[in-house]
Amino acid sequence: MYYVMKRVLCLCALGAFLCMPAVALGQVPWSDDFDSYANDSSLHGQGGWKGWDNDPAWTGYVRDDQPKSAPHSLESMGDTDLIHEYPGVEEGTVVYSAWAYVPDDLVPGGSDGNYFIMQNLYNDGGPYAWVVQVWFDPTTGLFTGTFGSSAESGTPYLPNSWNHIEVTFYMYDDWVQVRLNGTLLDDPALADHDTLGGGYTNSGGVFGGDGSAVDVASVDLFAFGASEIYYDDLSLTQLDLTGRCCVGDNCIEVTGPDCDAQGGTYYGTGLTCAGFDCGTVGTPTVSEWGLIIMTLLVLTAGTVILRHRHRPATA
Ligand SMILES: [Ca+2]
Ligand SMILES: [Ca+2]
Repeated sequence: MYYVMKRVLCLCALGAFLCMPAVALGQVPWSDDFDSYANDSSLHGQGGWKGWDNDPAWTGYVRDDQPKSAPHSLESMGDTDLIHEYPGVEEGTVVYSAWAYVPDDLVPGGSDGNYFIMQNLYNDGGPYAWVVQVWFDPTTGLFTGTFGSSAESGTPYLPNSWNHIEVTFYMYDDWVQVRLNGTLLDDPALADHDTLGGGYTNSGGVFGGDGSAVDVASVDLFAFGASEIYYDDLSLTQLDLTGRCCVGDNCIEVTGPDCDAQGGTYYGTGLTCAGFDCGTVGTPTVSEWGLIIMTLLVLTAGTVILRHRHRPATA
């Protein structure tokens, strides 16, 4: 009996391993540390960067003045209005990470400060839509923006220091969260998400109610006439992407919501169709057969023991 139980436990462990949902490992489809570009070169036309509307007048420059990762970072100042598009980023959870060095003598230009912006709709010449709009404001010392309404919210930034900007897009929930150095920026008057907490809808954009695409279209480093700040080590990471989906006998690899939309059965993110036959899903696998047989053995053994226990004592 002990031997049988041990074998069942082993098979259970094996079955659990085989059936274990895949861990949603992050993919980093894009990053830039600015280190491979020539010092003092214009970024327009390099590494997918371009000035607003593909106009080189709005470029930014590679500098070695203040790198986070040596030797270079990007300087955003004056006319800088630098775009990098991210086509096809519309699924899963997307984390955009950027580091910004803000000198303590930052001087605002045409507006309140030096801006970090993202669009969820971008085309050279338009249309565009803004999903993140935050700026380093030297007058208040705050990283300030609008987060789903016209009300401004802010959190202190660290002058003469590298500040971490992190934007998380929950595509399946139409939800965006912006953080600076780990602090979530949120409009307290705007209802939070039931499970994700503070933030705002991607579709509503920076002011809410914009009705734009649920997408990550571009980053836009916009100095707005301000003096220089520096960006380094930017990255875009995607989580919770596609998995195995059976639509009838057909195996396809799509996101969970896409699988649902097609009336399929979703088997988990990260699982592939390789070697998997949706047509035989109802048939137990080798490990499942093992479990079934062992369970029957255990039940049979239990029956024998019960019979033994209940056998009337002989005189
Ligand atoms: Ca660098
Ligand atoms: Ca809120």
